[in-house]
Amino acid sequence: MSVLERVSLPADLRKLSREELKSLATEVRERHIDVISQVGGHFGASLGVTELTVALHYIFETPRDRLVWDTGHQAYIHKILTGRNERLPTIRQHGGLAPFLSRRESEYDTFGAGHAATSISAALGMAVARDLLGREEKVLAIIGDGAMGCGLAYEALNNAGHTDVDLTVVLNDNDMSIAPNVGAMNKYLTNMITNPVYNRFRSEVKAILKKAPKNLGALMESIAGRVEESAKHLLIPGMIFEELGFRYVGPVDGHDLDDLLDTFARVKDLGGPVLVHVLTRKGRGYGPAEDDPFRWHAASPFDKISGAGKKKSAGLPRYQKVFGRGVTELGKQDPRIVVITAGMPDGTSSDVFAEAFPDRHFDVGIAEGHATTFAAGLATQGIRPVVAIYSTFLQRAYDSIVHDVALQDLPVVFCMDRAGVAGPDGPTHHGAFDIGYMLTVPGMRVTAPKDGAEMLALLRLGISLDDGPFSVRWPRATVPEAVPPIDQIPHVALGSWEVEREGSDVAILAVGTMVGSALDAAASLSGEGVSATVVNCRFLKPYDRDLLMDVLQRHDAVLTIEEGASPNGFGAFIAREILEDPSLRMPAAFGSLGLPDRFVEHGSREVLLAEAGLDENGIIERVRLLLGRNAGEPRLENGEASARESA
Ligand SMILES: Cc1ncc(C[n+]2csc(CCOP(=O)(O)OP(=O)(O)O)c2C)c(N)n1
Repeated sequence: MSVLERVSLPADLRKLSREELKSLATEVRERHIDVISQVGGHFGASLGVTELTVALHYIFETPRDRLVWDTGHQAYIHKILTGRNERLPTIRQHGGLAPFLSRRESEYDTFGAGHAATSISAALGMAVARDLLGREEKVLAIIGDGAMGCGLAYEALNNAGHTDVDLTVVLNDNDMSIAPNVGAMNKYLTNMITNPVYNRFRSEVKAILKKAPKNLGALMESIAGRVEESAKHLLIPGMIFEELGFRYVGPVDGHDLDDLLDTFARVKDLGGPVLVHVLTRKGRGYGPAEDDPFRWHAASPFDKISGAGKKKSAGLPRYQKVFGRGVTELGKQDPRIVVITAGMPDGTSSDVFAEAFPDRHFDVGIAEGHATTFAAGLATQGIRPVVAIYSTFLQRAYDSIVHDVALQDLPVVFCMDRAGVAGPDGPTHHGAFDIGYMLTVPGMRVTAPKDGAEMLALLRLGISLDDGPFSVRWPRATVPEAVPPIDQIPHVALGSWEVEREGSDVAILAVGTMVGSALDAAASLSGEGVSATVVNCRFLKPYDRDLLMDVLQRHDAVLTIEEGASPNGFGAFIAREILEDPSLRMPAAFGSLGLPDRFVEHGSREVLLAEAGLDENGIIERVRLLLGRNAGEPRLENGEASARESA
């Protein structure tokens, strides 16, 4: 029986000897590689924290003691060791294990995550609550060096460091974010651990300790610890964490289980705010991932032996790639254009622009608010910033969008990738809210293209405007058809809609990805005698008032469709316009389709869209409902629609 077979929960792990713990680390790492090579998922980060995860669950009494993992993409080993090994092959699939941490899934997941840098704040909250409630458990935040670059992490350190609250922050330093890490903090950490004088000193202290007689070990260790502490102050410039009020411990070799166990056993009783600096290697234990941790941050199913991907790449490119190439073309024509990303040069494909114009590309780290205000500053000087951030992460920057960009009419172009249903990454990553949050910003142009060519046309238009902000959203999907070179793409006029199909029974006002689905639905509906107009509402704001007026004149039933939260989305916006404006004719029946007023779980994009009724079948059903028809009923004559679903 393998050691892993004997470990279902951390309590089992705590019965093991040190040698068995080492075998467990090897086995659990193998298990992770086995499963993810078959089903795909976040990969390299979990390999890097294997020993760390084993050590933490061994030394601390989880779940009583609380481990707060940051972001959660590195928590697969934690999931395996906390009762979820059998279900690991279901991870990220509909109905399967959550992609990140989830309080609903396990009592060992103390805080739900997915977005970076929430762990220290949340752990501080738990530690303060513990003290208020008179309890004694330990609380630890485990945060990567990439996430440590976020403003939120500093706000939490700043808050915790001036208290004496018993809180441990474990800094998992692998010198990587998804992409190579950036920023001054990263440089600081790298300098600290590569300082040759300090390193020589540390090895010498360790060597002396090893030679000391056994019965003197504890005393020597404590003296050496103190000498080392003092030496750090002399040898390491800054000691930033100590100056922020944390006791600094480390750096510790994150793959030396003995070292980790000894360190955490000591740290457990230190009290006060402590930061343990652990050095790990992303992808540790799987050669290809160690060699190229950037590529192996997340993996599609792959051949375990060769590392080669199993999925063949589809013919048409993803929206993000079309953006990367398109913005680079535009960059050649307009030297004012710069591109900003917040730690996601690959995910947004802004790296294509970076290659062509390294001086005009800025990866600011995982700092969406800063990215936005930085763009605002650039825009004040006549630079034309294009901010490429996923819809879900841009939520972090909402105040910067409102206060720094829109309020000052600054021409910043927001490019929101992963807008709509993001698929297996689940509720933390779906771009459900950007339509709502952008529509409410005065002066913001809100747009969504139906395909890749239109995306570039909108981007080009946005960059050409110099009187305020502009936003474009696109999905995590391939473009529906090939995209011509940008010079061959027709221009679109600001605020213009486009009639894609003329009909008379119902008008479908479709946004972005939903234009194609609406056209499919309209084609099927014509087979049952329903004649549908389909309008491509590529401008949500400002919208095409003339065309809306015309559509309302000619249709008694109107349906809006968008891949975004419906409570305050495009449908709600248009309904309000119609209600408010007496010159717009109120249709007899009005419906709006969008994402429901609940968090959408994880699963494939197709399944989740179908569940929300945002596919051909869902649209057909909704149109039938709107027209008061059952499937297969004969064609309606003009005017018959009036007794249907009310607005
Ligand atoms: C607010 C936010 N922006 C961007 C991301 C995307 N993201 C996920 S993991 C990651 C890198 C995190 O780096 P680090 O904390 O060092 O962890 P590592 O993967 O290196 O272990 C990024 C940028 C995110 N999860 N949250």
